Amino acid sequence: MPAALSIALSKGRIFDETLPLLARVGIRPLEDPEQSRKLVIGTSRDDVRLIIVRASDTPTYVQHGAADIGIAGKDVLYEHGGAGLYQPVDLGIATCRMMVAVRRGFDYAGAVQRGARLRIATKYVRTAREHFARKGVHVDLIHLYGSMELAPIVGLADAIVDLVSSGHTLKANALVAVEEVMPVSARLIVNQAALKTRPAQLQPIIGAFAKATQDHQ
Ligand code: PRT
Ligand code: MG
Repeated sequence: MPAALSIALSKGRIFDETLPLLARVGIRPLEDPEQSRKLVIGTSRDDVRLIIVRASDTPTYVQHGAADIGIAGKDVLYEHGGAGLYQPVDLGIATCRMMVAVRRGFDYAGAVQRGARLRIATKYVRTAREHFARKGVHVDLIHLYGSMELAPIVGLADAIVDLVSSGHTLKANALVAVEEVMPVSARLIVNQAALKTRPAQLQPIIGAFAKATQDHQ
């Protein structure tokens, strides 16, 4: 029997929204990662285990083959670059939009038109750099690890690039979204080498995820 198949995913919204898909694929975690502190969790299938990682680390674990499969947001994948990964299924879960947002009253369109140099705070430096380069907007990027919404309020940046779902966080901080960078959803990712060497083990589970996603939509 080949080694157990490992699926890397993060706690919180990715785990919560993946659970129903896993159930449809016939995989039930034996523990709740929010309760247990375990980072490796067995499942109802002897040959499948879950590895609990930080959301932004998921592609790295799969790229290096420390997990065979993973579930990661397009935001995280774009920032990682996707080397060594196969991305066969858009799972259509954990959806949101990556947006440029500014303080209410800040004239973003006017600043862009004038060719002003904008200070942009974001966790998504690579994605933001490419976005503004495409638009021909001059930017200085400020790399933050969280709470981007604070940056324009305290004068650290003119704008942020962050994820927006309900819009409540922007509103609560007197910010408005002014431009979409990209729509975001979570993808199934697979280690390319593992897929080549163990197709018999991996193809069925990829197919099951694809089917579970279709049935769901
Ligand atoms: O929390 P940690 O620092 O470990 O990592 P993380 O924040 O990247 O993880 P997590 O679990 O919060 O998000 C995992 C993935 O969920 C992301 O990589 C996205 O692909 C996806 N996702 C979907 C979101 C959102 N929607 C989302 N709204 N991730 C984060 N948010 C945050 C956003 O950054 C902002 O602070 O929620 C806030 C805005 O929400 P609204 O509803 O107020 O607009
Ligand atoms: Mg978070």
